[in-house]
Amino acid sequence: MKVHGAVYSTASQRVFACLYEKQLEFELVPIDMIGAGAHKKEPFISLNPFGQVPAFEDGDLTLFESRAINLYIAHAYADKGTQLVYDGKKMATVSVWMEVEAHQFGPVALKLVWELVLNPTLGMTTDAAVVQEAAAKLGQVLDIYEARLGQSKYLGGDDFTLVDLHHLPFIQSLMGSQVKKLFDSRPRVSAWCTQILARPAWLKVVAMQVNN
Ligand SMILES: N[C@@H](CCC(=O)N[C@@H](CS)C(=O)NCC(=O)O)C(=O)O
Repeated sequence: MKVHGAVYSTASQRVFACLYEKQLEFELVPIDMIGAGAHKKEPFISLNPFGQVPAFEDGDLTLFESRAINLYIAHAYADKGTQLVYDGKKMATVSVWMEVEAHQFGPVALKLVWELVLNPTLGMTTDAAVVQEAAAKLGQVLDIYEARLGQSKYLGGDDFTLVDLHHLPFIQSLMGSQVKKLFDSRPRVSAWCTQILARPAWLKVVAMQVNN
């Protein structure tokens, strides 16, 4: 298996986390996005015509979109490592919360990652109005998570699944920013974050960044 991506890319990190949870060996093919813009050129563009990392290969199968890649890995390698998906009705509930992550949590979290983490690192200014609006929206999503985590141990059910895993890259980034308080002030959300961020598979992803 090959992941074409970058250790600092949150979408690539999502796939690394899944592969580590499944205890699968993979080769990272580094894509030099910042220096060479390699994600917009051949040969990468043939793997993902949208020019975004990661892309993934398993034998003759080529995929892009981190969440779709992870669904494939979790189902195709069901007998390996952590069970990240269920069957039947339980999986339908997981799917609901995976959509919530992708369409409610993800966009506002990404906006905040840009404004509060990436822009300052790249020497660009942070737009306070954008931060305020996105933080308010994130708070509303986290209120719903706080209620949900009163019904089940994890977001998709009583086990750690792909839903929880898909949140990890953005939560990790935001924990070093001013919106950490939005997570910390909600007791169940805070406990959930502590638990998922401490998973050995995720710590390996964090170590990849330190070691590069
Ligand atoms: N929805 C995609 C998002 C991929 C994405 O945004 N990748 C970023 C890096 S984290 C990227 O390649 N950005 C460069 C660009 O969009 O030109 C996924 O989950 O795989």
